[in-house]
Parts: sequence; structure tokens; C-alpha cells
Amino acid sequence: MHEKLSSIYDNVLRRNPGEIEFHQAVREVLESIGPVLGKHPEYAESKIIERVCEPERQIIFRVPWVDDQGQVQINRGFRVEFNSALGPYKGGLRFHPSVYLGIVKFLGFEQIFKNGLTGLPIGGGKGGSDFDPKGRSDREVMSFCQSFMTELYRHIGEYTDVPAGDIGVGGREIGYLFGQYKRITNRYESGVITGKGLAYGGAQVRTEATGYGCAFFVEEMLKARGTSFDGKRVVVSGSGNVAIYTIEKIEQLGGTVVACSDSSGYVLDEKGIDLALLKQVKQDERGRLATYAERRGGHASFVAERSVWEVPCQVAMPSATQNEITGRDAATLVENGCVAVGEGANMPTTPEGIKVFLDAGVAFGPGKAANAGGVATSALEMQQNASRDSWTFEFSERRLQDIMSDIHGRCLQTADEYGMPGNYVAGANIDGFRRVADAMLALGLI
Ligand code: NDP
Ligand code: 2IT
Repeated sequence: MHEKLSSIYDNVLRRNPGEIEFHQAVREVLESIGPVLGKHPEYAESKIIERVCEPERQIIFRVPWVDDQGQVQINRGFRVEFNSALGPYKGGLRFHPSVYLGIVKFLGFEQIFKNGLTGLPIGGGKGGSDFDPKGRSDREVMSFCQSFMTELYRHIGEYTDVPAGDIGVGGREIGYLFGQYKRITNRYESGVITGKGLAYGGAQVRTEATGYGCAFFVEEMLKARGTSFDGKRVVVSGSGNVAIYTIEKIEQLGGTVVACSDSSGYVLDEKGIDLALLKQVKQDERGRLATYAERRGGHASFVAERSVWEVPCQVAMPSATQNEITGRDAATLVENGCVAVGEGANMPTTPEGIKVFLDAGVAFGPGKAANAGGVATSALEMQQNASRDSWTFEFSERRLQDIMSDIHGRCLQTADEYGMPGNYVAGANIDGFRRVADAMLALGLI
């Protein structure tokens, strides 16, 4: 790392003790932007890097609610409003027992550059709670969401901060959150949250956008190498929102997804995942993946407690969570003939894993670029809400495809400009950073 950046990084470590995921996310960006400082001394002079590593505002709050046994439960809520140089803070809410400040800050930090890369007017933020929705009744989830919003509502707004979903926060939770916002404020402000249902101000394609966008991004990477998804064997991790719509689009593009996973293990289905069955088990019944294998009869097997990356494939689409591909997993994937990786999840590959992929010449699409279709379509939802309009599915999907193609092109062009052809990590980090840095310079000392 560039000497000046290394001392900034040491300072980040000192100021944010114990937040290892945040440290990892900062390190990756700082390792990419060294060459930018040579061309743009004004960034260092104005301490843009130090400023971008410090959130504008961090909110931590108590979330009390009552479970079905009548017991009071207490969770912790977070919203980190990281950077508003490009637009209102924008980023999802994650409900998962592993959530603490370090996770929310890593996600919020990455969101700044991802959102910059989309070219749309959105700043970066993230929030969530250590609440675990698993095994909770609808009533418990509603009670939690209402309590969470009872504090959050005072911090958000169409022009201030616009949350959305992430792990554990889907259509059901967004509905309860928006309902409580509306009730408390007495205002039907559709643009205050995205990922809304189509029945009340949501946008076509937002549900599908992250997975579809990631598949489009990888299709672009493959096209740049003279190939496509057609006939490729693919492994997708996770079986939530991002994974399901990644599988759907890859199947439409002619690939065969032979495995997907959840936190208990993976399903191997050599004939290709039966998407209708997967949606029934995971979305309609909120069940476990093992049930998919049982219902699929002899076609599929469930492999408990093992990593899905041991399944040979040509394309890997990590779509579950952070640090799910280790250096060893990456080496296994490369040995088995993997030629492309698209990160649907945020920071799913460890630094060691990224190095293995880049050294092996794998087309590696980092999350900031490859999964930006979700937040980009959220920005389209905001646009439709602001103009009280709604677009068709076909039009919205075309917009998404164009945005992903633009992001892909910009990553490649920036990587070329900085003498690292084909390096999408450098391209995404540098382009995202430059956009935010230029806006921060223009806005003065913010
Ligand atoms: P969901 O809650 O819909 O699904 C999450 C999936 O990942 C589940 O299959 C879950 O398995 C698995 N998973 C979650 N945590 C872990 C863990 N610690 N270990 C193993 N498996 C885990 O979330 P999404 O699909 O929305 O999000 C998936 C990823 O995509 C996240 O990294 C998120 O930040 C990222 N992302 C999401 C966007 C969106 O629009 N939703 C946009 C951009 C990125 P189990 O059910 O067993 O927990
Ligand atoms: O990580 C992400 O980009 C998201 N969870 C989506 C954020 C959004 O505001 O749509």
C-alpha cells in the first residue's frame, strides 16, 4: 500500500477497534486507489480519503418489542449515514444475529463507491439490527419492525436517507416498516424507502434486480472474453432474494445452475435447480433447503455442513454473505475450471480469495460493480415515486441491463486507464472513489 494510505489505514484501525469487516473493506479500497493520488494530488491535500473513511453520522438505538410468549425482547438497531456527497444516504437494512457496528460500517462504506459507480444521485449508508427473523411469527416480525421504525423514522426521508432491504429484510419487512413510517408521520412519502410491494408504490424489477443485474454483469464479462452463459455450469451460493433471481436469469441466459446453498449446507441438482420448487420452499414456505432436496426426489441431494464451492463449475456466483469464499475455496474453484466469478453478495470473497482469482486470470466481478443492480433499481424506484409514475417490467429491465452494461464498461475503461487491464476490482474502486471524491471537493468542507 502507498505510504500515505498506509498511515491513514493505521489510523482507521486505531479509531475503529474490533471492527474487522470494516477494516477489510477500507483496506481493499485503499489498496486500489494509490495510483489515483499521483494523478490527483488535490484529493490528499483536502484529506478526502480521511474524510471518506469517517461516517458523517452513526445512529445506534434500542429496539424493544414483545414476543408471542408475552416476553419483552431487546435488540439493537443501527443506521450509519456514511456519505451524502452524491445524494441522500442510500442502502439497505440487514436483520441478522451477526449484525454489529463493524458489519454495518463495512456495508455502508462499500455502498458509497457502489452507488457512485451507478452514476445515479445516491449517497451511501446502511443499517440493520441483530434481530433474527428466523422462526419468528409474522406478528413478531411486525412488532419488531414497528418498534425499529419508531426510532428510525426521525432520521430518514426522501431527501435525507432512504433505506431498503438486505439479508433478512424483504418485501414483508419493508411493508411493515413503511406502514409504521406512514402511521407515525401521517405522510404517504413513498420515496422514503425502496423495495416496496407493487400494491403500494413499489417498482417493477426491484425484487429481481440484484440477481438479474449480477447475471447481466457476468454475461458482459464473459462477452468481453468472447463467450457467454450459454451451456455453462454454474454454482450459486445462498438461496435468498439475490440467489433466486440470479438463478432465474442465468437459466434464461442458457446456463445451468447445479447447486445453491443456505447456512446449513448445499443442494446438488445435476439436472439444474428447479426454480419453481426453490421459490415454493424458500419464498412461500420460508423453509430450509434440505426440504427442496427431499421434494425433488432422486434428482437432488442435500450435503450438510460443507462448502458449496467444492462443486465443480465454470462460473461461481457468491450470493449469501461476507467472507464465504476463502483462499482455499478460490483455489478449489480455479482447479475445477472456474473462469468467472460474480459477487452478488457484499464482500463474499476474502482478500486471499481475490488474489487467487486475479492471479489465475479469472474474470472477477466485485460486489461493488456486480451487485449494484439492486441499489440502481432502488434509485429508479425513487425516480418513479417522485414523478408518481410507474414503468413496465420490460422497460425497467432494459434500464437495469443498460446500467449494468455501463458499469461494466466503466470498470474496464478505468482499469485500462490505470494500466491494469481486465482488473474489475481496481476499475470499480477507482471509478467509484473518483466520483465521490470529485463531489466532495466541489461541496467544500463537508
Ligand atoms: P436473504 O436474506 O434473502 O438471503 C440470504 C441467504 O444467504 C440465505 O440463503 C442465507 O441462508 C444465506 N446466509 C446469510 N447469512 C449467512 C451466513 N452467515 N452464513 C451462511 N449463509 C448465510 O438476503 P439477500 O439475498 O438479500 O442478500 C444476500 C447477499 O446479497 C448479502 O451479502 C447482501 O448484502 C447482498 N446484497 C443484497 C441486495 C438486495 O437487494 N437484497 C443488493 C446487493 C447485495 P440462511 O437462510 O440459512 O441464513
Ligand atoms: O447492498 C445493497 O446494495 C443493498 N442491499 C440494496 C440497497 C438499496 O438501497 O437498494
